[in-house]
Amino acid sequence: MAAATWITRVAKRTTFFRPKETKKLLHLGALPDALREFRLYSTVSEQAPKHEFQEKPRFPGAVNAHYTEKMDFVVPDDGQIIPVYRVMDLNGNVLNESHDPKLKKETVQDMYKKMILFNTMERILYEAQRQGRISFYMTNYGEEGTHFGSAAALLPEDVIFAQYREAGVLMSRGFTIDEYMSQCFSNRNDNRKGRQMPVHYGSKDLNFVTISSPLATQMPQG
Ligand SMILES: Cc1ncc(C[n+]2csc(CCOP(=O)(O)OP(=O)(O)O)c2C)c(N)n1
Repeated sequence: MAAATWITRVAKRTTFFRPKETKKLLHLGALPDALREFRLYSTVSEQAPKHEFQEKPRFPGAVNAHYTEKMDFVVPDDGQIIPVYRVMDLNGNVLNESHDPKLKKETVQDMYKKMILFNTMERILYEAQRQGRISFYMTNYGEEGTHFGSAAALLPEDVIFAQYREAGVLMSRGFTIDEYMSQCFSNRNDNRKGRQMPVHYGSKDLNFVTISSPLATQMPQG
């Protein structure tokens, strides 16, 4: 059976995608999300009743975690599942008034628009890689909030050592779509001059140190 047919059948079997939506999703190239969601929902719905599930984190890697409204240090030896900190509930109500950063409406809208823009650009770059137009790509699907939220807490002069799946931080600082594309395509406008693999962005002007493939080199050392 062709992979696309199999995927369509799998997606249709879930109660979360009506056939029409599934077709639309596949057409838009949203395949990875559709699959991710299928995996996530099927696991969670087996473990938790629906009312509980709705107040639980809903992303891969945290299916058994709980929300917390308390900032705390977590000791890994405890063996506990790291809770997911949140400020708002699923209806947008702030749970602890003292944790509300009280951002302006325009600031929040700007962050949200950039998250959507970043995600849209990624779908195109991911497809470009699948079509063999660029050699490599790694998506940041579902992690956009951590990029734009963390970057918002920093000053422009703060130097960032990011990991490869934190590319939205650059957009938050003003890196343009053209700059992302030029880097991934290693064209003449690439500010790295084609010397890096795709997604290994960097920008001296934006105080963003070029991404390095070896993991953990982004941790402060000293
Ligand atoms: C020092 C080092 N060892 C191994 C690798 C190979 N490697 C690339 S990505 C990866 C997995 C990273 O997983 P995680 O930190 O959970 O990030 P994710 O890609 O899942 O977001 C590994 C082992 C590497 N890049 N650097």
